[in-house]
Amino acid sequence: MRTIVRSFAEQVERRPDRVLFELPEGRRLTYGETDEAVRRIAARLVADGVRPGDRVAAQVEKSPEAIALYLATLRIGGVFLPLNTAYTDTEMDYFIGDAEPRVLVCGPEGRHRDSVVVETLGRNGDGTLMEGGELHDGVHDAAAGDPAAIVYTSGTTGRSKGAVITHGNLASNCEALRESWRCTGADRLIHALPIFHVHGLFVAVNLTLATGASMDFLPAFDAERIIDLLPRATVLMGVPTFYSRLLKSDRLTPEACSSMRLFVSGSAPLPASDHAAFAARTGHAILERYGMTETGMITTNPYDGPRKPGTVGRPLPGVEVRVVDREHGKALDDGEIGAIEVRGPNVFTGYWRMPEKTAAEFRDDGFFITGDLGRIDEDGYLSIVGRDKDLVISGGLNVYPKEIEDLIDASPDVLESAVIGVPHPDFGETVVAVVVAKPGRELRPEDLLGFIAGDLARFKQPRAIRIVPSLPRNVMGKVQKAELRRRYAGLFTGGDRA
Ligand code: MLC
Ligand code: AMP
Repeated sequence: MRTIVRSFAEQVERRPDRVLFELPEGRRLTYGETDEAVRRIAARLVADGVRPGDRVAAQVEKSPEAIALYLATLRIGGVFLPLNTAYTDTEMDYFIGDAEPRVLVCGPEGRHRDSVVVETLGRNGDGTLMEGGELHDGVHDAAAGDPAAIVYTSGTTGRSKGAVITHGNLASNCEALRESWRCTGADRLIHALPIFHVHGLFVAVNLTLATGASMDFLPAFDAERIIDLLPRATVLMGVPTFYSRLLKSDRLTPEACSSMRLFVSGSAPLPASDHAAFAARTGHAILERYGMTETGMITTNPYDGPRKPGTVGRPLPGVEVRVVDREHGKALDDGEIGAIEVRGPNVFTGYWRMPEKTAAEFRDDGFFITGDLGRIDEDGYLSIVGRDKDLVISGGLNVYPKEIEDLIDASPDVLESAVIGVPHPDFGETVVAVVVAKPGRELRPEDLLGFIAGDLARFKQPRAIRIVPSLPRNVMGKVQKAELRRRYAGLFTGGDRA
């Protein structure tokens, strides 16, 4: 198996002077220079005591050196743990306690933590991580089943789970995407995604490194800057919010997109109306694909052939997808709605130190239960029609209601709460908390937000809090979230009925 590290090494040898990263301020790094940064960091990590199987956690700003850190970790057999820069100290304490990394790389302000070696890395490649003149030689001989990364995804029980992703998962998914999307060394990708999730890291970066392509590496999404870069780029990958925001600019024209060959959308549903509007404005049919942290990419609309709006296309090469009856796992006929299950070399090995949770999400025949609901049409295209899991996806970021409900319910003034997702014009969906006060207690939304804010990354915080006398329940006593979602559906899109 050709690991991502090996594929990158081949490109370094083949085209050392090719630019890999180009940053908005003009800084550039070639494949050769990136390789040197990788080897420098690898030497530093080894000196810090990282051995094969050890975790290296990173909560750092987006930079070429942050990618070099990822590659360096894999190169020495370490396990990379990317963490959202928005996480609070409370959230970080959990991840570090659970994953027990040998090294934590954080921003230049880095602070001491017990039992972890702390290194720093700033957005300009500054910090202790880059100190030291040694360059590491050799590459750890990773097997396909060896862990390469642990990526945390929040859980429906409120506790985040670390998905253990192997070298084989990364390599096979990269190869399947390269083939499906016709990626080559001639590509120039506009990279505006965060690098702590599978979309920005494993899809966008791995594909670039493995094919010898170049990236415009932007610190964050910026519609006008992306439109400036489009005329010399070939590929853009984004979440649906990227496309709805790009459509707001008059500068998005067919001329601006004349060198582009591919616009990819994923991580959340792309409204068919945005697909149509984008095609009308640019002449490009956005290619929508479907993936998950646990599985990498699963399906894609075709490169050649019809891209059907509202569908996520067909399984990638080597990946099996089925839609089954939720209760018994029995395969359903085309057109019927059921649970989406996946099997293939892309599927992770399990959740870090959670064997029961892992077992509960796999069928005996090896299929992974995604928690998404879908249907397959007569041409084999999958549509995602809903979720079997209580999850909100805001701007492509997952938020699990249970985690927020637990924090809200810890307030001495709160009797109970229900957190839901409602339609939002920019983020697709956003978080709303519906809360019942304890009898005799006065509850103000702003105080409640203040109560939870310190423990919760900003993107997970409710954008509206509604205090109500009681929550709707069914005969079994279960809170009817569907009823709440209906009630508050127009909160951000007009027509608030509540
Ligand atoms: C930022 N904020 C968000 C948010 N992103 N709030 C809710 N949801 C989000 N996604 C907060 C900011 O902290 C800020 O708070 C306020 O919202 C406005 O921020 P902004 O400047 O408008 O946001 P911006 O920085 O432009 O970010 C929006 C975004 C970004 C959509 C561009 O969130 C993004 O890049 N999302 C992509 C996430 C991603 O990569 N997902 C892939 C997961 S992998 P305040 O209070 O300061 O105003 C996966 C598998 C797969 O799902 O299939 O790919
Ligand atoms: P994550 O756990 O962050 O990897 O998010 C994975 C989830 O994102 C999936 O289980 C889906 O619910 C959702 N998702 C990813 N891509 C799409 C898509 N193209 N359309 C709809 N939902 C998607």
